[in-house]
Amino acid sequence: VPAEVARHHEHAAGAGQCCSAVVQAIAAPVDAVWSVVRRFDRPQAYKHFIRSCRLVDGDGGAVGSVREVRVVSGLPATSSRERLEILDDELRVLSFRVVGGEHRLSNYRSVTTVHETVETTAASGAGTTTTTTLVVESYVVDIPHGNTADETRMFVDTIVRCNLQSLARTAEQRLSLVAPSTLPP
Ligand code: A8S
Repeated sequence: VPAEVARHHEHAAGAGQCCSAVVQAIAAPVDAVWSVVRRFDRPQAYKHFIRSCRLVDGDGGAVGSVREVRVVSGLPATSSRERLEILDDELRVLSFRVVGGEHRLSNYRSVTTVHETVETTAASGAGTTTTTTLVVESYVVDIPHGNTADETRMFVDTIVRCNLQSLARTAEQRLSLVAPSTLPP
């Protein structure tokens, strides 16, 4: 991971805050994964806790855009207002910050980076290389009153892990839908 990308995952957690990170390997090319992650206006494409999303400021492609997401029932939340902080197509970095809504995760900020990994497998003696993808998502958040840092990390890690597993399924499925047409008849 290049230093300029790794730097984005260094969070300064103040008193009463906690931070953590989740890593997910995905068997799809880096561009297929990034094309899903970069859509700040369509988080529901892979975040299944999100029922709907609408932009309340900006076009979703520029820093400062704000989205309002509605959350599925069964969670201690109904909605969240989130501001796009970083969208870097060169380095494949997306970051947003929670700026409002009805939930318990005050001052949540996350950074998602998408990386190409080259795997060498010894298939029948010959070394075959395949490129797969690694996604790293880190966050910092205020520890809600009445909860511990461990409880907060457990809750948020679970949501982020679900999102990234669903991202993997989404990108891998897109790949299998696209691949046949690229093969010769
Ligand atoms: C994301 C990450 C998180 C989203 C959390 C952690 C949230 O949308 C949900 C439940 C909550 O209690 C808080 O990348 C909030 O979306 C699913 C509404 C912010």
